[in-house]
This record gives sequence, C-alpha cells and structure tokens, in this order.
Amino acid sequence: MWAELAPIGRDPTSGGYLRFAWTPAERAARAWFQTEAARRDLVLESDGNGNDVAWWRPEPQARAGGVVTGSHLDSVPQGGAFDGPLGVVSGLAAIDVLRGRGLAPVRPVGVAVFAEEEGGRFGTACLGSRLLTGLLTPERAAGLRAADGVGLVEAMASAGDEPDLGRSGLLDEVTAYVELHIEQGRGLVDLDAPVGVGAEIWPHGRWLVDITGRPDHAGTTRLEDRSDPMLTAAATVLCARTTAEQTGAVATVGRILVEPNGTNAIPSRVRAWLDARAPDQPTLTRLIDRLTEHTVARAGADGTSVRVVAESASPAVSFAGTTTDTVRRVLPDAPVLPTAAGHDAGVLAEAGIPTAMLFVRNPTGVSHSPAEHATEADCLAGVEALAAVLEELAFR
Ligand code: HGY
Ligand code: MN
Ligand code: MN
Repeated sequence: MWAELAPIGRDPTSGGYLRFAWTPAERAARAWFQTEAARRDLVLESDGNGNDVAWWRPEPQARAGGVVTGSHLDSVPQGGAFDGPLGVVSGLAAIDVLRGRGLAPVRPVGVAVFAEEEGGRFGTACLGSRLLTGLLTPERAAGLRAADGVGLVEAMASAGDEPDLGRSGLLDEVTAYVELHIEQGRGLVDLDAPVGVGAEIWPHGRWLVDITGRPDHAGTTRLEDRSDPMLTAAATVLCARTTAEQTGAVATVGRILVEPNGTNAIPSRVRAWLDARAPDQPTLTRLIDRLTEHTVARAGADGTSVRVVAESASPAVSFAGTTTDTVRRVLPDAPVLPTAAGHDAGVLAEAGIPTAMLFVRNPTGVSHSPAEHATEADCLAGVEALAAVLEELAFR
C-alpha cells in the first residue's frame, strides 16, 4: 500500500508532497483509499464535507458502538510522506492483521479520511472534521477562499464532490476514535519507544496580520516620507519569536504575501500568517495580546495600518477518557506524551467522541518537510499496536 500511495502528489525534485485538498493530487490519493477500501469489501460512506469512512460491519445494518480509526491524506506544501497517510494506511493494515487472525468485529470498525486537515488550501485546520461535528458552521466554511481566489464549494464541486456543508451523521453512534500519526517531535526518540499514546494537544491557532501602507518608489522616496508595511511585518515576526521565548510558547510566520511584490516598489500591503501554540490557553492568549499591542504600536510609528484576524483556533484538548484508558491497558509499555500538533482527533475529542492517539516514532522529529521519516519496523509496530487496540475496542 505504502509503495502505491507514495508517488501520488510527490514533487520529484524535492521529494515533498503537494496534496492540497480538492486538487488532482489529493483526489488521486482519495481514489487510492476508496480502491483499497473496496478491495477489502469495506462499505464506503461519505458526507457533504468531503470526509470518507470505510466500514467493516458485523452485519450490514449494524451501526451502534462504531469504532473508527484513520487520519488525513492532504498535506502542507512540500510536506512529508507520513503526516496523515501513515494513519490511513495503518488503519487498513490493522484490518488486514485482524482478518488474518480470523477475527470478526462485534461492533462496526471504520477507517476514516478527513478532508483538508492541514488547512493548507482554505486556511482553517481540520476543516472536514470541524464541519462534520458542527464545530464550524457551513456559513463560515462557505466563505473560505484559497489563495488563488477559488471558493471552497466551487473547489469541491470542480473536484467531483457534491458539497453539502455542515454537521453530518457520518460518525453518529461512534463510541471511540483512535488516530495513529507519526510523531511530529522527538519525544519517542528520547524515550526510546517505537509507539506512544497521546495525552493532550496544546491550544494553538492561526492569525492573519494584515498590514497596509503606501506604495511608492524604492529609490526616490525619502525614508521619512515612507509608510512601509514591510517594516511593520518584520517587527511583528521578531516580536512573535521574542514573546514566544519569553512566555514558553512557540510562534512561526511561515507565509507572507506582499503586494505588489516588486523589487523596486515599497509595498502597498503585506499579509503575514502567524501560527502560535502554547502549553496552556492563558500563555497563548498572553502571546497574542502582547503581539497585537506591539504590532499596532509599531504600525503607528511606521504610518501603516494593521488588523490582526484570528483565522483558525484550536483549544487545548485532553485525550483522557475511556478510549485512552483502553489504549493504555492494551499498550502498558507505551509512554504517554503531549503534542503541539493539531489533529482531527483533537476535533473529535472536542466534539465529545472518546478519542485516543497513537504516535509512531520519528527518528529526527522533523515534520512538514520532505525529510519526515519513520522506519518500517516502527511503522509495523504501530500497525500491531493499532490492531491490538481495535481488537479490544470492537472485537469483544
Ligand atoms: O499543523 C498542525 O499542527 C498539524 O500538522 N495539522
Ligand atoms: Mn500536519
Ligand atoms: Mn497530520
């Protein structure tokens, strides 16, 4: 399976992945999943948000007590091979392991693929699972536009989906969700363990810092006559990093759009997207408040104007609960560790589905990069762990 999925959406030059939601590459990955599901006689159900679940049911009409695993297939630009796909492939492989043992579920077992988890195209993380659970309104989602101006509904329709945004019944009666994911950090390396269990997800979010200045000539405009939004943006990036260092948070500006983006033109507008995360909400709020205050003051000094807009907010999520209790009972040697990476599991937990996460060791900890990697041995250990958890949750 891994070898079949690997080339889809892969940039041959960098080895990174470009699987933006509802683009041909991501559609091909989703088609691959649907083919694999059909190959296993799993019953595929989809909702109007672009989410899929492939079911292995004890009998055709069984619904109660569903247990779901899975993850996402979309990627960040130039992302790694494992972030998302490892959870999907491991879910299918765990079903193969359980079938191979001659087992049959007493409750429905599903493998899910959630749409636009990275928010790489439309800016809102976990878009598919947030719509499914009702944590994001269809009105808010319908207003989302990609950088190229394409609206969400238009992108879905042109990719062949039948958009029907909003809360769906796809996971109704599901009593447990377990997401396996490559660890995006070095916790398991330091703990020398192939598989770990998720404790919690840090609160995190994305803010647009939108700065407007006065376009002018780069050569003939005197410094004192300038209203240069790039200065305000540069001060914002440095302030985000300094404040993060001072408050025990993390902050990143990885995306900036400059208009008109000319070498010899003072910009008219600079948009910078901040990704900020912290161990707890008060720390995150403090960072954003300090940054906003500093950026507004700097804009005043620069003669520019700025607005800071929250684009995506993910509250702190704890995975404590019945599903994690089961996981820890089945995998007593697996260490329990927090993460600052967001996941659909965080959304489902927030929506009240008892949720657990399994992490597979990442030898370098690097993620959201072509260098992301996990060893085959650790990936197989992840499949064995997931199969044991699914057996405990749905086969007894
Ligand atoms: O950005 C994240 O935390 C995750 O990889 N979507
Ligand atoms: Mn990711
Ligand atoms: Mn992910």
